[in-house]
Amino acid sequence: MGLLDNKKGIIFGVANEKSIAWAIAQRLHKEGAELAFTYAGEVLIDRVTPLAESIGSKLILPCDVSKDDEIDTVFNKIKEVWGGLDILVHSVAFASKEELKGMYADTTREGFRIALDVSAYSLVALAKRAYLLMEGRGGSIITMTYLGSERVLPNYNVMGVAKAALEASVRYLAADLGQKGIKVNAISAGPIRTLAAMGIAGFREILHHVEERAPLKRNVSADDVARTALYLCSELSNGVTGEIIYVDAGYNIVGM
Ligand code: NAD
Ligand code: 0WE
Repeated sequence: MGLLDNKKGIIFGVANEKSIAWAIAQRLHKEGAELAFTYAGEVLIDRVTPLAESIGSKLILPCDVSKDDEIDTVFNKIKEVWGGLDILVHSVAFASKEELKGMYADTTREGFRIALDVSAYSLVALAKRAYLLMEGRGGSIITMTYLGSERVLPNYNVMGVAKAALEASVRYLAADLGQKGIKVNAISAGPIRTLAAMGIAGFREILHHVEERAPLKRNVSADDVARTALYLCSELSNGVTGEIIYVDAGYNIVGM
């Protein structure tokens, strides 16, 4: 008996075994969920396929979330094979590397457009297709955010503004989809060494800073995040929607 027996879920955002989405997928699978995976572009197919197959997934589909036609193909396939959907995990973000350094004041129009499109609008693009498959069976949509949405963190820049839009979208989507019995929530994770964190100047210092100041005096792991994801995707969180839940060892509550 698992918390997610007979549930069907789709995971967006696995790039490799360090991805937060992969930690979430493993937790959901352990509790009985059957999962589909998408990957962003052909270069990732060889990374994602063995991971997905290792937990028995047969649906492994290409999807660049900035392309409506690719998203449509994914949801058509889910409808054809499963006839419905219970869980959607959105764990996708992108901004041009140029935008993640220097001053936010120097953000370009194109850099802003791409960051907001891939990192924030994509949740709406997925939710608007997912709810049609979730109607009549409840459902849970989760996304990943970061403290840079509400505080100024050096170099996070346009990603912070994209995460603010993402978090506001969580609330608007929760209000819309609540009447269909679908919950929409976000997890605000502390810094974790993943592909998305690689090459970020000063990431080591960020990890060190959090470890010293967070109430739990440590950093969080992708599995710490995945445990909260499991709660949000299961009936344990039945009364919870529109929330931003911090999995950050308590870092966000600390003043001095
Ligand atoms: P990751 O690099 O493993 O995951 C990011 C994913 O986004 C990758 O799988 C990548 O393929 C995907 N992606 C990028 N552009 C895409 C596109 N156009 N279409 C489809 N997919 C696309 O890194 P991660 O740390 O696991 O990041 C997952 C989420 O967690 C992101 O939303 C990130 O902002 C968030 N987050 C990360 C941290 C951290 O410190 N690592 C902290 C808080 C929140
Ligand atoms: O959301 C993120 C990172 C998302 C991200 C990462 C990259 C790196 C490679 C988005 N786009 C790109 N584009 C690339 O070309 N995090 C929460 C991790 C992160 O990123 C930072 C951080 C932290 C923490 C960037 C600057 C400062 C801190």
